[in-house]
Amino acid sequence: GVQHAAMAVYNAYVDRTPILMIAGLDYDGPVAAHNATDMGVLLRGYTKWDAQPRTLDEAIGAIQRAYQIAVTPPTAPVLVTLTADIQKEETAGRSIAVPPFKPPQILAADYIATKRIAAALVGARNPRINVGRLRTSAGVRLAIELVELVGAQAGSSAGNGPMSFPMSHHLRGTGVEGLPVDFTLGLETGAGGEPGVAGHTGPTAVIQGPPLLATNFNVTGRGGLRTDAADSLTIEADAETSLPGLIEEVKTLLTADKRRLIADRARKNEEAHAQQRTREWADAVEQARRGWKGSPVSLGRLHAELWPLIKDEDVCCSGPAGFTGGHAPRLFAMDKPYSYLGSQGAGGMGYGAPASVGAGLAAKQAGNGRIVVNIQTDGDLNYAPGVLWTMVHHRLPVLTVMHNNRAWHQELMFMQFMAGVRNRGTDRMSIGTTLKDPNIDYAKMAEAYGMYAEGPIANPEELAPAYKRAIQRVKRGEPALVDVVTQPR
Ligand SMILES: Cc1ncc(C[n+]2csc(CCOP(=O)(O)OP(=O)(O)O)c2C)c(N)n1
Repeated sequence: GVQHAAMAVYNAYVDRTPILMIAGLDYDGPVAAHNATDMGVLLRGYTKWDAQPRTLDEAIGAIQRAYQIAVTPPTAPVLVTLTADIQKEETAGRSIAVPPFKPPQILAADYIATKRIAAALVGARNPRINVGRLRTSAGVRLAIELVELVGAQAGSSAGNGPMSFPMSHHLRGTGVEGLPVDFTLGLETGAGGEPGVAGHTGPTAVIQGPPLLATNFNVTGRGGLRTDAADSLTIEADAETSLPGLIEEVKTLLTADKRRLIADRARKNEEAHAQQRTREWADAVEQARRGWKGSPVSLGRLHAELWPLIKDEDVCCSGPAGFTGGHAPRLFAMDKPYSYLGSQGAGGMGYGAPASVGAGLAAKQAGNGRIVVNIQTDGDLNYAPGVLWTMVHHRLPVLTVMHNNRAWHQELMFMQFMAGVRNRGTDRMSIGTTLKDPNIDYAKMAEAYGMYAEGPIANPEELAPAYKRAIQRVKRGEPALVDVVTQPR
């Protein structure tokens, strides 16, 4: 079981996802080869901590410790292995000691640094706050509070993944054209997914959580500080935990004069946002129009037909957009901490559908009618299609729309590229890179798992009616799949 989970654990590790995993181990079990003397070693290259306790008391302590380590930045998966002996141990007539809970201690920017940043923010004529990926939605709320408090222009990474600044917030954007930014604060923007700093001239401060210290892998995606900017104050601390102190400090500096200046700046940034947002939407629509009438269906149309039908719902877009033309983060509203869950972390395939089970469970638990939309590539689904059954079994509100290009198209493109470099023909590049002969019928596959399904649809005119029927099911709290035969990209 642990070996099967390995790719998913690695994706989660690179994505800095805190997961407490518990694995079983039975030395006297029926299949001797099922036993590892050291279970943790199977995942040790990409877990933050693991333990194999020897007694029940030790096990309780280990689980507590594992939780604390997982949720303390740098957040990451942890593993506790429980032997069959511990699992079967009788506790009747014995008191089990549960140690008192120690809440995780998360490092915030210190007082001096906080004061410096507050003074720079309030003193700047045109400050910018770049918001990367915060830990939780509470952090997003605090970032919004800070941006509004100083009327700054705000950058967002919400188009790349979750827990960032809302794209439609009235202060998001690059502010008044031609007016240089004279101070930039980055919140978790240290490395990777950094929103652009337009017209930036002044000093910078970055609050960025710690990176994972030991790793066998080339993991640079998140965590760790930029060191290239000479004029930057870089603080290795958790941004979310630093924000309450920073907000309080900013408030102490806001005189009546400052507040007037800020109100004026906020008005101008708001006007700039409205213009930029209109341009962004227009650009997104323009891109979606290309190949509108084509069959197989264009990815732009696949998304553009869907959005009007779900725009008034509470939507979580769960699948990575990198393989689906990037239309979802452009065309759909990216305004909630969970609007878009981003990519696989480590780029490991076999991710979209299983990740959507997690998103579906969260949506169901939210209890407000939230729905999950997963634009699902075909190769990726074939790693672990059994999760379709899990969605049905747990009645999860997940709409799966197949981006069925009948290929491992990423690989096909690599092959075509190399053929070009070697000056060879491309007529055999489909060997081992396509999923044809026979074509896979995903509607039948979903139906076999008990899921409502439509398709295959190659005529774009048939999309909207099929979507409508599927969305009806999803809004009733059950999964549905629409198989769309698509252009490669
Ligand atoms: C676990 C794993 N195996 C192999 C790869 C290499 N790989 C990257 S993209 C890709 C093809 C994906 O096909 P599909 O999901 O259909 O998306 P498409 O490229 O067709 O849009 C493969 C095999 C990987 N990233 N992860």
